[in-house]
Amino acid sequence: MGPLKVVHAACPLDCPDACSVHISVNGEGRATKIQGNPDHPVTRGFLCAKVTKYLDLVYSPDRLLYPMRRRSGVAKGPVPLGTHAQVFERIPWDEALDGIAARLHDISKTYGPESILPYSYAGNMAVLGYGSMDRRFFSRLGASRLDRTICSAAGGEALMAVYGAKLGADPEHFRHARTILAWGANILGTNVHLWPFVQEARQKGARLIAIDPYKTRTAQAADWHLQIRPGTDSALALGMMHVLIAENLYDSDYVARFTHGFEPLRARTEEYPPARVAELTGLSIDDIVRLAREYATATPSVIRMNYGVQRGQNGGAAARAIAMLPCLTGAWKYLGGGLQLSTSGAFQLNKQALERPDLALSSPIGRPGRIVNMSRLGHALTELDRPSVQAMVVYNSNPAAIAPNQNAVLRGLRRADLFTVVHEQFFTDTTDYADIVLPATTFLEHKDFEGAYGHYHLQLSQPAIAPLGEARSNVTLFRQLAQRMGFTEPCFLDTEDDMIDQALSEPTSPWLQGITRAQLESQHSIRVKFPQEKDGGAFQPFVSEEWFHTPSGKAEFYSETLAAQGLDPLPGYVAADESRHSPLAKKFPLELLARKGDNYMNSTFAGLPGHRAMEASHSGVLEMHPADALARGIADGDPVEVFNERGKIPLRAKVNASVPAGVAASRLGWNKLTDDGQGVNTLTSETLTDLGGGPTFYSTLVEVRRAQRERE
Ligand SMILES: Nc1nc2c(c(=O)[nH]1)N[C@H]1C(S)=C(S)[C@@H](COP(=O)(O)OP(=O)(O)OC[C@H]3O[C@@H](n4cnc5c(=O)[nH]c(N)nc54)[C@H](O)[C@@H]3O)O[C@H]1N2
Ligand SMILES: Nc1nc2c(c(=O)[nH]1)N[C@H]1C(S)=C(S)[C@@H](COP(=O)(O)OP(=O)(O)OC[C@H]3O[C@@H](n4cnc5c(=O)[nH]c(N)nc54)[C@H](O)[C@@H]3O)O[C@H]1N2
Ligand code: SF4
Ligand SMILES: [Mo]
Repeated sequence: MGPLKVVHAACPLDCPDACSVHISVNGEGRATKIQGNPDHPVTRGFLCAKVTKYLDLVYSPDRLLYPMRRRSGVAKGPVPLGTHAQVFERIPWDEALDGIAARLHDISKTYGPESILPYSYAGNMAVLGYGSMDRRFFSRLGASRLDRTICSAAGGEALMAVYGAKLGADPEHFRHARTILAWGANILGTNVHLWPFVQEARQKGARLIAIDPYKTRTAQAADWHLQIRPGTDSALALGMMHVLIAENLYDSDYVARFTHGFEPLRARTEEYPPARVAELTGLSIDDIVRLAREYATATPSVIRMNYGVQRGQNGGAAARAIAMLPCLTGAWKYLGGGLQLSTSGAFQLNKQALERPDLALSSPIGRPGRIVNMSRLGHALTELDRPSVQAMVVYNSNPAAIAPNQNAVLRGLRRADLFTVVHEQFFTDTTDYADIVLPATTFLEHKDFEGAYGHYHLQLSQPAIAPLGEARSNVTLFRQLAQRMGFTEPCFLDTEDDMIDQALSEPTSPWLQGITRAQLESQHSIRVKFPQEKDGGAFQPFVSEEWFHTPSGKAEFYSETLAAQGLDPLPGYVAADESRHSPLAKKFPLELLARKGDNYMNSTFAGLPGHRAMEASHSGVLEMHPADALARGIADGDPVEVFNERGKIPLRAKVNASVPAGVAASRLGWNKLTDDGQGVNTLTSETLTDLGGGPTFYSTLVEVRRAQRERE
């Protein structure tokens, strides 16, 4: 018997590919198959390995399906897998909502509403699930506003400083490139739908060059891997510019017409001759010169920069410097050339209507709440004052695992006086610290729509199955909480369809104008309407003045805006507080890459046995260079302790050449599945990036020793 129906949905995970998904549903209303839409121009009929197994997540016996309350007298802290029944007791939704509303009300009255902190990120990146009714709710409440910096803040600011827009080369045009730089971009691991376009270009003779301190699967598959030292990309990009200018390999016509500040940039590049860049980056002078020449001459050349480069303290400058390269060579002029970090600027909806920040005026404080940076959660929960954080409502996120400086975060979460609500699909590391846990739907169970940050198609996601158990969507949760709080504004009664209509009405991005919900309902996926494509032309950004939304109306090598903020108006290399060039390296000499898993999505999927098996060879291990292992008497497979001033974690050494000497790597997962209940973020810090206040996961120094006891 064939499927009764096939439902069109869109994967809402935090991934540039935003896949178009077909879900087969049988006569009993059960999803039986999940597949990539073969007709979608970017999805092209396949899904990544982790979402191919998404039905394991939907129907997992471990799904959180009912509201629960912490049993009285049970302290907050790690709950081993499968033992949550000893910690939580089931309660009806009504009781949960009433209890939360009463408690938030009291806390707001006693400490002021800013003592309430929403904490959410991108467990669900679809438009409504990511930020809609929840934003309305917290605005009206007068709660602290969360600055959502944890992923892309530095890179986003960098693009805005150079271009004034978060737009980039179309993935579908990579097939026309002759040189492709994967710069801090693990395409096969975190952006797999770009790969077929890369391969198509390579079949026509293109070369793929990976610039990454780690030998990723992408680096292994590349024609050339430059194993750069972490945090030194700004120096490499400036060194390339040095060569391009010295050898007159730049496009003076493009520079004159579309850029601002060439002369000061040129002067800055003089500080970065290849010899100095070689010293900083660990690459050879020859390689630096060759890279610059190849990039400038084997055109069209395109850079796939990903967010890896901006997870170091100097990451804003690095992303800026890299983003300037195609403006120096004029790469944008050629179809298949340019750069992609994000395409999200094409999907700017009517945010005011969707999120209603104006509701803050009706809150008890009559203004928007203070801003709290999510990348400093440990600080927020343990040190923030006037008011201190008294309640936290977590959804779309697992901060106990993914936020930096984990010991501080857990110390905060453990506070008995902190009222914590967690809306989740699973019993995660964060629910371990919740007073109330609430069950969340998966994207198969609710309606939504979404843009993308790695392509240019807007999609509708239809619900395929009924919510499992008593799971409710984010929109439903905050709509119902608003009622319980007595918020009478009509917008709190809006349906999903109302909100989709509102978001699509008068969108900020001109290219979304005229796209309606009805069109999305019938076509599922609609390419944004670039005027150049109207008459059969191709989308090519940054080839005329209209694309640049900077103060100068051009690509800015030199930024007066940054200068006015007291920041360096030009990109430059500055050693991170935690790098081999900093004094702390005497004590903690290894640069740690606290990486993502290829088979997880941040910490999502880590709780599922099938996904864990796929990731097993990289779980609980510290990858080390043979020289560093030898120097410490560590052999492959040895138990080790990895530590710095923030904490220590036990891992197993994996001695290989994935990392250069002086660098080590480990991966993100669920804390509760590690030997001592602590994840890799125990080692990372709350230091922020040079731009945007982002986290610095990749600027972390550690030392390693063999764990003697366990070995004997
Ligand atoms: N399978 C899988 N896919 C994912 C995710 C996941 O967890 N798993 N996460 C999703 C998320 S949240 C995001 S933001 C996206 C984008 O995620 P990416 O930006 O791809 O993320 P990373 O893997 O952190 O970084 C990419 C590469 O940068 C390298 N890198 C680290 N430091 C440096 C440096 O100083 N210089 C250079 N040149 N490279 C450096 C890392 O070794 C890594 O291979 O991927 C999404 N897709
Ligand atoms: N060491 C280290 N730390 C990192 C990173 C790294 O590379 N290294 N990457 C950083 C980056 S780039 C990012 S983006 C962050 C990601 O951090 P998070 O956004 O917190 O990502 P996840 O760990 O995937 O957790 C998302 C949670 O949301 C839940 N969820 C999914 N859908 C829904 C829904 O519809 N409603 C509700 N209520 N819940 C839902 C999932 O079950 C999951 O537990 O992590 C950061 N942390
Ligand atoms: S996680 Fe990314 S690659 Fe995988 S299905 Fe979702 S959008 Fe596609
Ligand atoms: Mo991210």
